[in-house]
Amino acid sequence: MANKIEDLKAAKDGLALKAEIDRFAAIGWEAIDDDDLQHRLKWLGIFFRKSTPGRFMVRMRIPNGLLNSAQMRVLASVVEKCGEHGVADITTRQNIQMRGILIEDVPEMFAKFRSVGLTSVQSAIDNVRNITGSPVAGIDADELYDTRELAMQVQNLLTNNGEGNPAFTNLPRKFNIAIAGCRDNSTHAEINDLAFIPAFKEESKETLGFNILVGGFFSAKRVEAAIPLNAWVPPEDVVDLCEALLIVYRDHGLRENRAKSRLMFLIDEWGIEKFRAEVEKQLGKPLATAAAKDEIVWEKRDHIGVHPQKQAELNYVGLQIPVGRMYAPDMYEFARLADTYGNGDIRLTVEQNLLITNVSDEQVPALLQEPLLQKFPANPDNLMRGLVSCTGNQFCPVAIVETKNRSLALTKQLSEDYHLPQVVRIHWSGCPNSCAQPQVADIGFTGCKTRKNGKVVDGVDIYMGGTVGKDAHLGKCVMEKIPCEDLREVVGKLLVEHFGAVPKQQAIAEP
Ligand code: SRM
Ligand code: SF4
Repeated sequence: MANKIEDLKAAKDGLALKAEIDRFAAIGWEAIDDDDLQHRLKWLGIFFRKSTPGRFMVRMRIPNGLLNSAQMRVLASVVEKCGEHGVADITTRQNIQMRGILIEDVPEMFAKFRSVGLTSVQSAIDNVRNITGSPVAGIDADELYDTRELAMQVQNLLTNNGEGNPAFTNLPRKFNIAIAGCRDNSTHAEINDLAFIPAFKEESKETLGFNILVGGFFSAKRVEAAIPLNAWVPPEDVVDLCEALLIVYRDHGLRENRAKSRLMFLIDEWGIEKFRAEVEKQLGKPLATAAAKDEIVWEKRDHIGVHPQKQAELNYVGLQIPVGRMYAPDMYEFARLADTYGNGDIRLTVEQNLLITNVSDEQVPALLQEPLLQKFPANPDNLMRGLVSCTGNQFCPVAIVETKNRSLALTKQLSEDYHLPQVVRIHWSGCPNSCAQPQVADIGFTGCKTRKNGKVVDGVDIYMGGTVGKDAHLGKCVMEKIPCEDLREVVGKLLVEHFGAVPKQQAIAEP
């Protein structure tokens, strides 16, 4: 067969491990077949981590980044059970990953997930990832379409309501779907394999639906923004379109070379016209031509701070979660805050942040006084506010450098050094796989090894110029192999030259 992963999928579908999880819990991780341990468990969202052998990572699915307090408490209890090993991260797909989990605890964990309508199934390897949508869906006065229901319906199709769906467990590779209903592209639609962008069918703006983008992806070898399929669908056709397009990708996507198995390579081979025609054939009806103009007309918002909702006298409060990291007590507190000040709703963003919604005008001051907001502020400084970081080598087996701790330390140093008149979005990826999307950032880093004074040291390639929201485009690599230990100086200079930073000493000297 084509390659190891195709071989092992042909030998046994990863979903088959659902039936084996009780046995695994009984025999312990060291007795699990190596292919099951290292690869197939990922179909259930469970990752073996060589940095913490026997302590697994679990990646959830949180469609549209929407949680409720009961679900957050369940996730908190899973992390709590891991004791000192327990940690959770909000991911760049509006999702949560938890670490420190023992295989013997997985059956009970799955039962808890089921009791609150959560699932981790098909969240990794050759499956469709978490479906992203606008984090302020349903509460944003300016939104065009409330994406929550669609994101859930697409997840239910793909996962058979969270139980697992063998029709979509053997894709050629990973696949990302985003559904934007807002005016500011809060999902980074253009970097997904399939994205829905709000657009009115006619100039008269009567019928709202979505223009479709396809083929966006980042990888170590190639980075591409999605391109138009030249198609428009009404909301009621979104789920069917996802199904049809995924079947085309499943049945015709390239499989031999995993570096070339993403959707864009099939589009390259066929051309967009043939790809579109095959999707139409699978859909069983012609697709309407794309609307001339889409409705992404705003700069991207980060949702941090207090914002009025479309519902009178209610607000959402966006909290900055430094590098997305939370521990069990934090998670219980988020659940309590959501219940005490809101209606229990919690939203996650692709910037690894968290929103508490439906907070009444009277309750906002009390929420802002809560001790937890010292750690997760609603008014962070302009550097911390735009910080995003991938897992890095603390846990990620393919990382080249450490990211989360290093990025926090550098951000604090730079905040001490400079006054920043604007938010600067800095994204850290520990390797060129680009999980933290450095190409969409104002300043993006991808980890590498480099040399300084004859010694091999941690370094980064630096990207700049990524724009988000309307006219989004990807940034370019502007500097290569910069030693991490030089970043305070190098990034400081970039902040002064490009973002109006003023050294604090100078600011004091020249008031
Ligand atoms: Fe990613 C592989 C973490 C978003 C591109 N990514 C990995 C693995 C699974 C590597 C591994 O073997 O373990 C990382 C797990 C490490 C760990 O222990 O946490 C990992 N990726 C992440 C997360 C957690 C980064 C974060 O800190 O937020 C994100 C999880 C999202 C989720 O909830 O599902 C994450 N990864 C992304 C994104 C961003 C996005 O989807 O918008 C990308 C770029 C977009 C894309 O995929 O086109 C991304 N990850 C990759 C790639 C390169 C894909 C390729 O075609 O080659 C890999 C490598 C691979 O798949 O072989 C990768
Ligand atoms: Fe791991 Fe690299 Fe992704 Fe960071 S960018 S999580 S180091 S694969």
